[in-house]
Amino acid sequence: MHIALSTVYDDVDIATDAGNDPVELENLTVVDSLMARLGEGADTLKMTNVYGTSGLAMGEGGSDKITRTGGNFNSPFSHTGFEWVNGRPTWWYDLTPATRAMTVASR
Ligand SMILES: [Ca+2]
Ligand SMILES: [Ca+2]
Repeated sequence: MHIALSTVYDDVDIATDAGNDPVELENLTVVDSLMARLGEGADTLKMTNVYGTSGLAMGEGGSDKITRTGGNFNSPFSHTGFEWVNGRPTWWYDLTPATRAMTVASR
């Protein structure tokens, strides 16, 4: 699924269900709320310059990846159930900066 260069004056509700689904949202403005439910499977959600009032993405089952570049939401965009965020595994974000430096140094 690929949505590009759109302005939606309502909610955007994406539900991809089972299967490995690549979802790409590009230069999209959602006046109300953006909701993405990716279902079972290893899904990828790529958001580039996506603007909205509120947003929630759920990776659900499987090993899911989310990447966000640019864009903004009036209330914080939240995501849950993604094992990779912006190219890093989620455990990376649990580390303290000092531990991150050690992890990088040991590679
Ligand atoms: Ca899926
Ligand atoms: Ca999934």
